[in-house]
Amino acid sequence: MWWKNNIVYQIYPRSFQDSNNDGIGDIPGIISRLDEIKALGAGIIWLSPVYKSPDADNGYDISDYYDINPKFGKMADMEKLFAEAKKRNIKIIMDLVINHTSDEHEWFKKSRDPKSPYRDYYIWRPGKKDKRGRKLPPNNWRGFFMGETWEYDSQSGEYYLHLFDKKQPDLNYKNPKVIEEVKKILRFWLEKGAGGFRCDVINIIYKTSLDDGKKSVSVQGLEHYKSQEGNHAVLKELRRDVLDKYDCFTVGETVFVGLEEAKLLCDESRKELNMVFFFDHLEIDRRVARYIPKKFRASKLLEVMTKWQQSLDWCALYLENHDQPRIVSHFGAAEKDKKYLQTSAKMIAMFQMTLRGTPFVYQGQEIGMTNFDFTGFDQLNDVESSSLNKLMQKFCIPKFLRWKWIKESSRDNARTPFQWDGGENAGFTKGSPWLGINSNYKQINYSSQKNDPESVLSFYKKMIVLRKQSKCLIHGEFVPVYADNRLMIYQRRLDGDVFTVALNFSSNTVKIPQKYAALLKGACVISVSDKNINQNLQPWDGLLVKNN
Ligand code: TEU
Ligand code: CA
Repeated sequence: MWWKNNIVYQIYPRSFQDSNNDGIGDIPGIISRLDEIKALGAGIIWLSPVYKSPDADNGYDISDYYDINPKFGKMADMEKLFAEAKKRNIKIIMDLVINHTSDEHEWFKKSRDPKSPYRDYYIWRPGKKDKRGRKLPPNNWRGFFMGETWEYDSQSGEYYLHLFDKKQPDLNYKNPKVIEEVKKILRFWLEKGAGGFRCDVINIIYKTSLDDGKKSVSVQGLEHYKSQEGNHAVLKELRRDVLDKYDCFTVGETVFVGLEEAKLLCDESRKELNMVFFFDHLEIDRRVARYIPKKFRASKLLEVMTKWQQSLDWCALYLENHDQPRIVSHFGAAEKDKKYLQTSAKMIAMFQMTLRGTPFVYQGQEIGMTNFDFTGFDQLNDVESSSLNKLMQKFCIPKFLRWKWIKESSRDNARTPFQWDGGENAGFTKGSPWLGINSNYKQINYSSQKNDPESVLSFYKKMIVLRKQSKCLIHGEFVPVYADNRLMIYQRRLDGDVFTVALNFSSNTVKIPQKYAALLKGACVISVSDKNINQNLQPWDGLLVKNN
């Protein structure tokens, strides 16, 4: 299957390449960089939303699924992108955001009228009253952006549900008309040439009940809408009626998903999704989703990866996206020990490219881009960061603490413009960029790495070539061997082929335990440091060995 033997490259359009110098990346900009994507070795692009949107959540609030955000271009540009990608044998998958629309979508505007046939496209309910007669929302749920989930509409005297921002009202999947609308959207983009969909928060679309949720410190009410039977039924219907009629695949973004739920969502035989993005591995050193740090342990990472690698038919392999901090700032050395930034970026590339599944590389990851060096709240754009800040203010959390947490967790860390070269605005735009550019762009940029065989970019390219040539690295069984706080060793095995991988997630030289040293004596396929390994692994070094 083409989507199994391939690499996906995620583009966050507003930060990729600006073509008309308005400071915002756009579709013609993407077209102008297709050769770079091809050169990396990626054959699939996942495009974060490019649809018409008031941009309350940077495009994840869609006001027209059949049109393009004028900031990014026109439908003709999108068609050209499909055509130009096809010439290079690159498929494009679209971001399918169907849990909610924008409040500026026509459906929602009409649904504000209680008598409209569109009323039932969304979830409208009367409020409650407390003992003293004060108005209360219909239930006690708390949303993903840390705030209220019900917005009162004085026109009809009812509330509507929004699990994200109030400008993102949730659709009602108990209404078959909504499912028919989604089928139309799918067909429209598949007919235009899309190779599939990345499905936004796809395991929470069906709200079984609107009863109060169990008390929780973060999202509250989840048990009424996470991975419900009704949700599975919707996915099966979309697959049967539309997706199975095309040569395409789906990857679901599945929030708070556990292993058993994930299996149900992407088990091939159940015909729902083809694979899912889980969050466990990125949360091994975080508490309360990703907001509060805790100690990194390679052993924990190996344990979590093993569980997922061994249990699912197929994994979506990602370490970064537009919601997550940069991986060199997270698992790598960028914040702890800058001199190993590049080395750690390469070691991480080796980790990702030697796992079982389809790798997703997020723009900038391939050159080792780091978290943003923000210095103040005014440099942030992310709606999640501002909600979190407001919430913490309400609880009187001092500014330095609020800043510390937001700086590490803000989704803007991954959203700063792509660093193409060392020139004005990193070659992203000649105008004024919509979000600040990381000041390290003179050291970290595409053009300085392009022809340097020692660069992070060149290492990604080498790892991708190696992976594509090896059935064992793509499909082989995943076998954990050893791990402690810093070191991790695992194998991949298929039909008598065996590879061993050893990775050092620390700035210390680590000793390979005697018992496993022999495994690393095989033929070295590639190593990060290019140094011969006896019993020691250099700081942040990685080693890939063929054992037979
Ligand atoms: O993100 C889903 C989501 O739940 C995020 O809020 C997630 O919890 C957090 O960012 C990561 O820790 C998806 C999109 O990827 C995100 O950009 C959108 O804001 C969100 O859905 C709403 O559409
Ligand atoms: Ca532009």
